[in-house]
Amino acid sequence: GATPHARTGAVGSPARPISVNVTGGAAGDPLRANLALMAPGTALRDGLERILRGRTGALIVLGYDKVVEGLCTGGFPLDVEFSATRVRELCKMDGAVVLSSDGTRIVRAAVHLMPDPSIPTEESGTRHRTAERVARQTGYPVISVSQSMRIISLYVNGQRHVLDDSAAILSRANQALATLERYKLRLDEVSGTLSALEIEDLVTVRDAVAVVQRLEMVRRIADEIAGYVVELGTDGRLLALQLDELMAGVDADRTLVIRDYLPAGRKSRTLDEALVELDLLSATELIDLVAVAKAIGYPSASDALDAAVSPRGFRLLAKVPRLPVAIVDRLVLHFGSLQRLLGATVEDLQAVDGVGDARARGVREGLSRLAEASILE
Ligand code: 3AT
Ligand code: 3AT
Ligand code: MN
Repeated sequence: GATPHARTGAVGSPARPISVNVTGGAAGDPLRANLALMAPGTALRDGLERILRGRTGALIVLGYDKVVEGLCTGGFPLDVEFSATRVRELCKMDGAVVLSSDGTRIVRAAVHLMPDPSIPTEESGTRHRTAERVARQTGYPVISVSQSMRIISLYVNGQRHVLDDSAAILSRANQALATLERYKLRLDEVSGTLSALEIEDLVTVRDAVAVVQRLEMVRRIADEIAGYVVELGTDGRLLALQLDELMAGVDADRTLVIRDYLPAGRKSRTLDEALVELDLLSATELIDLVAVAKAIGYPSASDALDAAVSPRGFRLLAKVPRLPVAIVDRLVLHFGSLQRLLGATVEDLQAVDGVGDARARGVREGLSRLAEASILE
């Protein structure tokens, strides 16, 4: 999404997140993976909060290898299990604390760090300059707790991320959630319209692309909220539940609608290419239906939006209860379009591998019911 992209546009050495057990969007995004590690409810966050309350500062390196060792002078080796109270006591001393790469052990304390002074840093104050340089030089995340400003910063991936308190994040998250709800309502509207037009075979590129556009807008704001969920840790559980509920089926629909309308032909896009192109659209481009149509492979002329198109049938078939994905794929492959599927008899349907009498009736009834429901709208 838009916001996480802006936050992860990285420079400097590659970030090495220390291993964490996180769910959802945190995997693969070093900033999120590290924010998850220090989210409320974790031992590390508990230690950082204690340091803030005690009004001492801290400089903590989240990883230890030969490179880190080479920057360390003085202090003393420890190698004890990590705990919030231990790290808080050790941070009362001058110097930095170094944790093992998996975050489970305190390796050294009261260390004077001497990173390469030629590494650029925008910070002032010896603690924060050191934190930024060590993060860039080693690739490991570094945390600084400022004594004078009373804020916790994470340096990772060439960037500084200030940890807000949960109340501030929650208020931003709730605003995003309200936006998501509005977007979701609009999405449901345009999807309903598309279903009705599909049944009547009256779809234009514009109708299909409007659904793709709304799905992408919903995905982006949901991705932003997923970032807040990670950052909020145990304080974000309610938010996670609300997000899950609002997003049920949205990801699947995104794939289905694109598979329904991806233009056919030798030079046309694959599903994955279309998804990448959509992701690359800027917030401004996303508002423009022509740009969205182009992203999935339609010509960029503005009258291209008025061209008639027919869906393959993936999205509506997926609404038929108890129909396995593999069967949906085979049905579409066999019949080629939704209109032919709608016109197929129970016997026609049974020609498809894996479709017996009962399943054929199920599909027939399911499609008829969808057709009736759409016309009533
Ligand atoms: P105190 O006895 O507590 O004053 P200390 O040796 O414990 O001295 P600290 O590590 O607490 O020193 O650092 C105190 C300040 O000294 C922090 C920083 O503003 C300044 N300082 C330390 N090393 C340098 C340096 N290499 N260059 C510039 N300022 C430095
Ligand atoms: P505050 O915002 O005041 O906490 P600062 O950047 O102004 O941070 P100071 O120069 O006041 O930092 O130094 C505060 C302490 O930071 C002193 C020392 O315990 C630690 N520190 C600073 N530089 C290093 C370093 N290179 N290695 C280890 N510890 C350091
Ligand atoms: Mn200071």
